[in-house]
Amino acid sequence: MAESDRRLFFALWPPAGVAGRLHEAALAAHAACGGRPMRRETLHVTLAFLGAVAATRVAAAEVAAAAVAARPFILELDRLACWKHNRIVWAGCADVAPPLAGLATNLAQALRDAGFVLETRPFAVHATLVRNANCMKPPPPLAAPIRWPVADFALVESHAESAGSRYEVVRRWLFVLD
Ligand code: 2AM
Repeated sequence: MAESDRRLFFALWPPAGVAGRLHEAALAAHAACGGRPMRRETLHVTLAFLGAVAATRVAAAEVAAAAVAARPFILELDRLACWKHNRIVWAGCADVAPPLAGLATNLAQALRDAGFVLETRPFAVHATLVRNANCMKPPPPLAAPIRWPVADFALVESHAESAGSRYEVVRRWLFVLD
């Protein structure tokens, strides 16, 4: 990664109330499974991960994102689970709402058309809550689903700091109302 590169990804960034619910779930999961709970201000759902991007290419990513049409939708996070392969406890949903699946697919396509290389694994809706968790112990179920009204998506920059990654929302794209 060149010094001038920026580490970027696109994400759904939660409003304060949703971040609060996710944070509570992270603390409960941490109590059950150990590991390292994510800080409240870092909680998000990644839509597309770019990784290191040359400073001169950031505008191309923004142009691609601006061309993605989407309408507001409700994301209902209704389950916590733990991935054994990377020891992440995450919040997700049993069924991916079609508008969210469409947003992720269209954004990925627009970015690929603009020359960005994305991972080929299918989009997995998840908000990482705890890292280095002990997945032998199941995370506690959510008391109630977390209802997240999604009205925009964001380009986010990851800054490596001694306390861990700090995320900065660089720009948001609001969805169009009918
Ligand atoms: P994770 O939480 O599942 O680790 C910032 O690092 C965001 O980008 C996180 O949501 C992280 O997912 C995701 N991310 C990091 N590396 C990635 C990769 N190689 N492919 C896809 N997403 C990645």
